[in-house]
Amino acid sequence: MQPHNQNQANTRNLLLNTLYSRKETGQKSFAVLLDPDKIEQDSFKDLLIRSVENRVDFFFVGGSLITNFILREVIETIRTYTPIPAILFPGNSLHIEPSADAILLLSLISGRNPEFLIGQHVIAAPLLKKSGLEILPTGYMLVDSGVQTTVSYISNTTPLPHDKPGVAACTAMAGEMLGLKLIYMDAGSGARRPVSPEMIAAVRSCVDTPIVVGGGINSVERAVAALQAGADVIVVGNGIEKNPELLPEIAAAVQEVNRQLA
Ligand code: 1GP
Repeated sequence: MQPHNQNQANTRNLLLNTLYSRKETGQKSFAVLLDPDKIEQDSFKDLLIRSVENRVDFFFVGGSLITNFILREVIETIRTYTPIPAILFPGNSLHIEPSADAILLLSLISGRNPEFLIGQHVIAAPLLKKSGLEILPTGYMLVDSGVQTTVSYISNTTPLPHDKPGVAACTAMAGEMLGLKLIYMDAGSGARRPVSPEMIAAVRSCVDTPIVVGGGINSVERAVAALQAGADVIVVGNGIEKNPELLPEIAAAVQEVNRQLA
């Protein structure tokens, strides 16, 4: 099967290599989540330009439930205004857009629903093979945030208990042993309570993969706490949608942490 785009195919593993080399050198990354359902056309271009100015590392594009099927347009607009890689963050096998740079191939290892552990992946595999997208095999761990989140409801899975870092650590270890290349701990979009630094540290001490943390990171303090606990990439969506000033503030905090670690 020919890849959709030979240039993309030639750059396969580019982002994974970047994530691993940044992890090795202790450099942290900042990803902005763009949910196609929440994008407002008037402010979107401005957000993209500000993301370049503030040296955002990645865009994660997607969500657990998308009603607005504009993925292609969103990627096209990102390409027009920024050189920042666009990584699909899919809720299911319908959320595949070959013009993106990569896709987080999420296996929902905190849950016990075979559909999100392997079922959707089987359906998506031939499309992904043809797409030329870089595949980022990701152990996705939902963490309880105090209220039921959309992703927990849609995936019909129980999140990891917030106060059980040991369970999270064992789950992440199993994911790594199964060959998953990234671990993503997510409290869910708009979570009132983010993943605890204790849980991030417990996972950090057990796996060598880069660790992505998101959900409820809506302040500089929460961002720094996640990074200091061992997150390699922090993902922020809701907080920036509500307060655009958070983008430069968190970007500056990530750069400061990187300066201190250099
Ligand atoms: C959710 O990790 C992402 O899946 C980002 O969450 O929207 O709360 O920043 P927020």
